[in-house]
Amino acid sequence: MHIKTSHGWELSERDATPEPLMLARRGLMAAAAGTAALGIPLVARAQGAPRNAKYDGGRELTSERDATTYNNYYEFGTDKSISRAAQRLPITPWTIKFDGMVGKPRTMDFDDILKRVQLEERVYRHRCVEGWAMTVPWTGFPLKDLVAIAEPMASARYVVMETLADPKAMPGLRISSFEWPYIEGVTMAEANNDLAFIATGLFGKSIPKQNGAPLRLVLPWKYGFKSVKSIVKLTFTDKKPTTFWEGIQPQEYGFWANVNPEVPHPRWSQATERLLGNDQRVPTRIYNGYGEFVAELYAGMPNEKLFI
Ligand SMILES: Nc1nc2c(c(=O)[nH]1)N[C@H]1C(S)=C(S)[C@@H](COP(=O)(O)O)O[C@H]1N2
Ligand SMILES: [Mo]
Repeated sequence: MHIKTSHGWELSERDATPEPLMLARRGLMAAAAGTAALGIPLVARAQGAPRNAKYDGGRELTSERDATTYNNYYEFGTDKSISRAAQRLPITPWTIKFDGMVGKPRTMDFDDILKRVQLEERVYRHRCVEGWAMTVPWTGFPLKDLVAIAEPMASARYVVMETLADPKAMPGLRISSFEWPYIEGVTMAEANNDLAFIATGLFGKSIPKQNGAPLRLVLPWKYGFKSVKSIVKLTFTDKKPTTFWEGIQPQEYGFWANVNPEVPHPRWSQATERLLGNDQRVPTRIYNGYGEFVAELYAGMPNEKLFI
């Protein structure tokens, strides 16, 4: 860790880490990746699936090595090099609980959920609030299909998703200034938008633990912190939740967190982003370039902080 605060990405990565340290760290990561088969999970739950051509990454793919060795997963540590530590995540068996405003609260085996969905591959851009970005092929299924399995009541307005919190496997849970477990939430309209995706695979393999095995959310039009990893529970509610980072720094990390180059983070610009791998800086686009699919979700919400 080369950052001073206990809350790592209170700082943008450029502000947080002097460039020479950054380069040194990248070199170390490359060396580490060369000596171990990181990112190759043992459980073959998500094989390759047909690619959905509707969503075009529009950029060169990030390398599998970069996407699986440069991660945010605070349960395993606050820096980007948690891919080894995350191998302690226990993923077999894995169950998902549906509770709150559902017809019948219940817990289902992840494997039984997989039997009820159709897997596909989508190439999505990912934009972290810190200012880095990647473009990767996820395997999975639309979030709306998981919502349908849960059978929420018509009166539910939000779905809250929760990450496993296992103190034996996750040293980050000892950081008591965070309120574990990590939770995130979206409105029912957002959850039922086709772009909202549950990933069970990455680069045609089961999703690596450091990327959120065995299933994680992917919301490509929002800052990356919304895309909660290793989901164990979906809670349906009519009250807007206080999400993990919103609870820590509400002025800096809000509920909506839609990507917008013109709305700076209170302490850094969001105008450009750094591509993992080649370190090129490219312009950031509103809704991370997905406005044609999602902008209508936010029509008529003039008083909401949609872009923080
Ligand atoms: N449970 C949990 N989910 C999380 C995080 C985390 O720390 N814990 N980090 C988020 C952030 S800030 C980002 S950018 C993405 C990173 O996903 P990746 O490591 O697969 O690139 O995961 C998100 N989901
Ligand atoms: Mo992020």
